[in-house]
Amino acid sequence: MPVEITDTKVTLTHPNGASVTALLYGATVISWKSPSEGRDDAPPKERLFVSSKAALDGSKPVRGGIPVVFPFFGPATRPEHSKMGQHGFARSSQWHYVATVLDSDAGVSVQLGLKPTPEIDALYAFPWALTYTITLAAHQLTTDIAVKNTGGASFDFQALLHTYIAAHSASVSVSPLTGLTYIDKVAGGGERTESRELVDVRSFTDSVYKGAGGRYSVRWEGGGVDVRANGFGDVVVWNPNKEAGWKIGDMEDGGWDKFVCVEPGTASYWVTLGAGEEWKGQQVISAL
Ligand code: TA6
Repeated sequence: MPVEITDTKVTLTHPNGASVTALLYGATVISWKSPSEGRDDAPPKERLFVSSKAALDGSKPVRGGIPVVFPFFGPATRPEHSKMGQHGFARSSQWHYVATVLDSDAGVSVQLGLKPTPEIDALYAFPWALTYTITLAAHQLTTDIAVKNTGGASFDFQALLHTYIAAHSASVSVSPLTGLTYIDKVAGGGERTESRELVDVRSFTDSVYKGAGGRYSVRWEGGGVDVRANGFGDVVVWNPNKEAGWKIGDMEDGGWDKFVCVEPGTASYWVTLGAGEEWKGQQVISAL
């Protein structure tokens, strides 16, 4: 199964027409096209949202797709992160192609890597190494992030996959999140308990669900995906709606009507990685 590698991106294709493209900038998946389960006769559909005003030239993080968040989520809250912008450096750094790790009937998979550079060291001087494995199967996209502590002392980090699912946001629902405690960032960061069976984003939503189960159904009129997360204890649900969306410079007008972010991550807690240890997080999205 073809793997195409250029200076700026990698593209994987599947015999059923499915494909995935990731920029080496930020290791950001910017396109995943897939037929629906059991509908290989139909043309593959784009499953991720990328704003038409997104920068794809490496000048800034991509507004869409799957930005990789590391070593912290949200605004910096710790002194050791104070030199960095929101969501850390991984989504705005140049990754490199490491290897094609799978090329079989089951799927095709490539590994990308990111290591400290003098520029990153100036922002964040810890002994880390990242690998990111992107796997395309007939109706599934899997992304695995691994964080390695290459030094002699432990450090704390957060990681998250900021996935922009292409969806009709007015009718979208995310479940099961009922009964979970969540941090409501729209309401200033207070904690609430989710009572809804189906969480919608009909109003400005920016919620960090703690201790979420790792299995999420995302449904909307005419479509849906299932998301499975391993190693990520939380899930963030975000849609700025018009209320906040019009203020985002690289968000196309009305873009908020076309996606919901469902983001597996360690958003409300820190992972402590001991010397020589490696942590892994995985997201599996199935096209329905
Ligand atoms: O994951 C949700 C969130 O943290 C929101 O608070 C919002 O800021 C969004 O990410 C987008 O962040 P960005 O830095 O890409 O503009």
